[in-house]
Amino acid sequence: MTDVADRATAGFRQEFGEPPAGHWAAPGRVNLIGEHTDYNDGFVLPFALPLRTVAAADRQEGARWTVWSELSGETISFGADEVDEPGRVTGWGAYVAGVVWALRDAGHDVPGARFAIASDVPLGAGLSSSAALEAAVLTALVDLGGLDLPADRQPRLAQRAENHYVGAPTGIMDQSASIRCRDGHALFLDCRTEGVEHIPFDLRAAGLAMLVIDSHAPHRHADGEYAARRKSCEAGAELLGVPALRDVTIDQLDAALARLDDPETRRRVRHVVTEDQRVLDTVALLRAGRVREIGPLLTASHVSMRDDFEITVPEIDTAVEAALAAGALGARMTGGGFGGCVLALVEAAAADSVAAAVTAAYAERGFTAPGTVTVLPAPGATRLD
Ligand code: GAF
Repeated sequence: MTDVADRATAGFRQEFGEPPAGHWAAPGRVNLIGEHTDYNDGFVLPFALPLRTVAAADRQEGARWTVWSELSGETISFGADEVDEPGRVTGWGAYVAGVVWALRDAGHDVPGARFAIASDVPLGAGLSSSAALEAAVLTALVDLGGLDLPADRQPRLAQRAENHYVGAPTGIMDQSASIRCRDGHALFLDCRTEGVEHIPFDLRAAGLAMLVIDSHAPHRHADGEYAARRKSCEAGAELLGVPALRDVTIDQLDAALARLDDPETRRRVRHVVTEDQRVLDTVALLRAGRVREIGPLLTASHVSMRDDFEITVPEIDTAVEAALAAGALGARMTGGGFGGCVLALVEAAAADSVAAAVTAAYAERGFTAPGTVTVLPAPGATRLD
C-alpha cells in the first residue's frame, strides 16, 4: 500500500477505533491541452498524475456520513437533512456532502459511511485536488453501496456535486480525468458526448519528459474570473446562434468573428475555437506517434490563453518564457488559470536545466521560488483493497 493510503488507514483507526473496509484512490490531473473548452462542449486532453487522494472507508448505520481529513485534522459529520439542502455543509466537507447529495438526487440508495481522507495532491495548485476528493468519495460510496453507476456516468455526477452543492461553475474535465484516465495514456474527451479515447502518451519512449512547474502564484480572483469567462463564452454562442462554441469550426471562425461587435467576446470566442482545433491536432500527432511535434501546439495554447482568454499572470508567463528560452519544446499554463501550474515538454536530458532556468528567472523577478517535478501519466480512480 502507498504512503498516502497508510496515512488514511492510520487516521481511520485513530478516529473510529478499527480498520476500514477498504481504500479508494483518485488522482489529481494536469491538462495537456484544451483549456476552458469543456464547458463549451468541446475537447480536452488531460492525464492523471501519480499524486492521489485516498479515502479509507466503511459503512455506518443510517443516513449519516462522518469524515476525518488529514489536512484539517477535523472530523465532520452530517445527516440527510444537511445533505439535502445544498450549502449547509461548507468548506472541504462540501465536496463530500456534494457527492452524497448528487447520488441521492439521482435516486441512488446511498449507504451511510465513515471516511478518513489523506492526499498527496497539493491544494490550490490547479491540479484538481477537489475532483480527486470527489472521485475518491464517489467510488467508495458506489462500491460500499453496490450502486449501479458505471465509471462513464460518474464524472457527470461528481460535476453536479461541484456545480450545485459547492457552487463552482466548472466543466466536466477534472472529474473525468480523475475517474476515467488510464496509466500511460492521455484522455481524449469529447465533453458533449462524453465519449473518450485513451491516447498512448509514452514520454519515456520518445526520450522526453513533462515538467510540471508550480507557479506558487496566489490565485487572484480566480473564481469570479472563471465564472466571467464562462458567461462570455455562453454569450458568444448565443450571439452566433449555436448551442455551444464547440459548434463553430476553425473554418467558420473568421465569419463568426466578423459577426461579433464586442472585441472582448471576439477574443474569448477565438480562444475556444482555436483551442478545440489544437486539441484535435495534438491528438492526431500523438496517434501518429509524433510526440515531440506537439510542442508548438502547447505554446500556441499558452499564447491564446494569455492574449485572447486573458487568464495568465506574470509568474505563469515568466515560467513559460523561461522554459522555452532554456530549450523546452513547448510550454503552457494548465488548468483554470490565474495561477496554478505550467507544463513544459522537454528532452529528458534537459529537464533539470530547464527547471533551473525557470527557478533563476523567478529569483530575478523576485517571485517565490517555483516547485518543479517531472511526471508520467498515471491511472485513474481505483479501489486499492
Ligand atoms: C478548471 C475547471 F474545473 C475545469 O472544468 C476546466 O474548465 C478548467 O478549469 C479549464 O480548462 O480546472
